[in-house]
Amino acid sequence: SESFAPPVNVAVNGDFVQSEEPQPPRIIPLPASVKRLEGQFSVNAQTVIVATEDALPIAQYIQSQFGPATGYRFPIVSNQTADNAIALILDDKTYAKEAYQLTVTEQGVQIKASTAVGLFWGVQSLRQLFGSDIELNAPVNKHAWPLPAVDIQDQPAFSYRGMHLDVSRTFFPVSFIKQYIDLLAMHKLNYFHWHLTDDQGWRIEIKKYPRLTEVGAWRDETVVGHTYDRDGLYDGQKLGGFYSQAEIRDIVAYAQQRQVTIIPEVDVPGHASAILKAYPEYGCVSKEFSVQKNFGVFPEVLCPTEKTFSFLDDVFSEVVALFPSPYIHVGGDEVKTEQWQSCADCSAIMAEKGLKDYLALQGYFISRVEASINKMGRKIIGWDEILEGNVAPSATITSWRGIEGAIHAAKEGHDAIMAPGSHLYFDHYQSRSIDEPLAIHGLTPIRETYSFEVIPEQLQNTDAAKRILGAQGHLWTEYVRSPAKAEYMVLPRMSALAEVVWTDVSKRSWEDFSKRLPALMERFSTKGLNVAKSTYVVNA
Ligand code: TNX
Repeated sequence: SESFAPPVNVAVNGDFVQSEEPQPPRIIPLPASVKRLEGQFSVNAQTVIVATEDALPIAQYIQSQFGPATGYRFPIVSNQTADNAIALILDDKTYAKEAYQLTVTEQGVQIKASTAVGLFWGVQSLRQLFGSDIELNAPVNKHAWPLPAVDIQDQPAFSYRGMHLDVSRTFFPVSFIKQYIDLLAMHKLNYFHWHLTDDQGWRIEIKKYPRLTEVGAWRDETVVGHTYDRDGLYDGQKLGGFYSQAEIRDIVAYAQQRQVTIIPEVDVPGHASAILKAYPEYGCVSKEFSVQKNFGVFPEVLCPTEKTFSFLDDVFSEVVALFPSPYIHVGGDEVKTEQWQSCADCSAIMAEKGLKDYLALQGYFISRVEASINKMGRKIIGWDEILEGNVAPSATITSWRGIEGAIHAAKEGHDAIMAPGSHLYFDHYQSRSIDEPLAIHGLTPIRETYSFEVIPEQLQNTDAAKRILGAQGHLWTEYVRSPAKAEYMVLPRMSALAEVVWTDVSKRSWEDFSKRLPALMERFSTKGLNVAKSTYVVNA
């Protein structure tokens, strides 16, 4: 459509068209300051990367990202005055933690920052100065890669910029998890909340409890006759799978190279069907458990006994050994209490600890898990339900049932992450088009996501506002049966989220964003990703 036509002098498909009035490049998320300068610089077969020891991983990342399409080697040199260079300059003092400055002049490219993470985000902006063909995996036959001359100064508005992925309802292969992490990095998102366990499957190998994955990672029967969008890998197969500890270490290292921290989630005490199928002794009732096949909230809950806490101690110590994240997510959402109500052990524990109701018992459960994880030197995050059980202020809250959880949490001295379903759940429909594939829980067009304000009015100009660390987008996968569909659901809503958390609210404009977006969507398509065109649907 006409309003999405690219400005005339921006690099598209590697063609850089000059006009009299240089236009700013189209970068998402929008940087704090972008100045378009006269002229351009062309990367060619002789271009080198200047890097000192500390910047070497970033230099190698540049080689891996821009090498395949250009076919150039990008040799790394230490001579700071080299010509025809992409120079990475680490300077201790000048820049805030994640800030960078990217300048392109006719002489070359310079990225300056005070940390490797700052340099890394600078490289992501540099990526978007190239045409989208830089994303191709095989050499493109052309002799130079033009970049518009610019001076960009940039830093994020929020320190927590996250995306979540549910791998329980649908298991995704390691290759897709890495691709997802690449997408986070491209968007300057720095936390990956990995939802590893749920009623529909346990996905992380725990050496001490092999049945969690031998039994808990596999659904009881082949799912047939469902109305799911079934373009997936699993048709006619037993639905399931898990990540070995070796695979997880590999994924964690991959994320670290991309400045992404992975926060693993092991959801307790509810959403426990898969655990109880494997180890029924940690439940309160005796029944035939099963790894669930359907969407829903189930009564299966862990029993708050010492035996369970010592099992969880063991599980979390293996989790902590795999993930260097300062945070471990313990879930805590949608806990059903029927099984506690019919359990004699529970009544005894409640009497002994003076817990007056089941909400208090839920609080007790989380506080035991928190104490154990704190002892391992980590902090917990939980869904906003954990607030109802009076959890300690040291716990961080993911506020999914609207923003009230985060507001309440921040006022009570908790750190909080904005995650309201209304704006940040990407399992929702993205337009009213009858061509949209099956989705759930309503309509969240990209414009709705874009309109989200991380600091709500109620907290503006208060100290509590500082407790809101940032925001996170989510992909629950009950109705997302394949990597292609997952891509469709997050692209490009993830791009809107990136701007919500990175760009200062005073600089955000839907109109401007929607002009920059098509170039990024084309970049994803060039990468072979399945991008939703829903943003172009009129009256979305
Ligand atoms: C609620 S959000 C859940 C998930 C579902 C999701 C579907 C949350 C903490 N719990 O178990 O997958 O809704 O949108």
